[in-house]
Amino acid sequence: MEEFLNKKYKLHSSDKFEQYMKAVGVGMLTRKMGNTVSPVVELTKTDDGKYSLSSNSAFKNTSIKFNLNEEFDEETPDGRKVKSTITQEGNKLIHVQKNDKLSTTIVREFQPDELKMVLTVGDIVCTRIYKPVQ
Ligand code: DKA
Repeated sequence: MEEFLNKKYKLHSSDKFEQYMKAVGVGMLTRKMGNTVSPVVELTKTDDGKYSLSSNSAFKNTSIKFNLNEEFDEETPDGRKVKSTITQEGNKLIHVQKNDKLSTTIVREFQPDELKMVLTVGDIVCTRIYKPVQ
């Protein structure tokens, strides 16, 4: 994952994000915001060796800090409180979010020329492609 640290990726295209947001319970106004912004995502490492994944947009700036394979508490950009665990498979980070209502999975596949994000909840699969910021 080291080669993908400190690289910024900006949202380029998005498919079925509205359906995904609806399925996880995001309200209408927040969905409208979510559909209009193009977040910039960056993976870094903190001084104490944790990963930090930030997402900055006109809607919200968020950041999660985590060790691989260790559950942590997360508040999603739309305000859901979930228990998250992130594991690594090659150049993919597999992020599982659970609360008493839902389980969702977000796979982030890092490549030099794009970051592919696949968000799955139930039978809804949303794909978001991010491109490197020059
Ligand atoms: C992304 O980082 C999407 C993350 C999905 C968060 C759940 C819904 C947010 C609503 C604005 O590209």
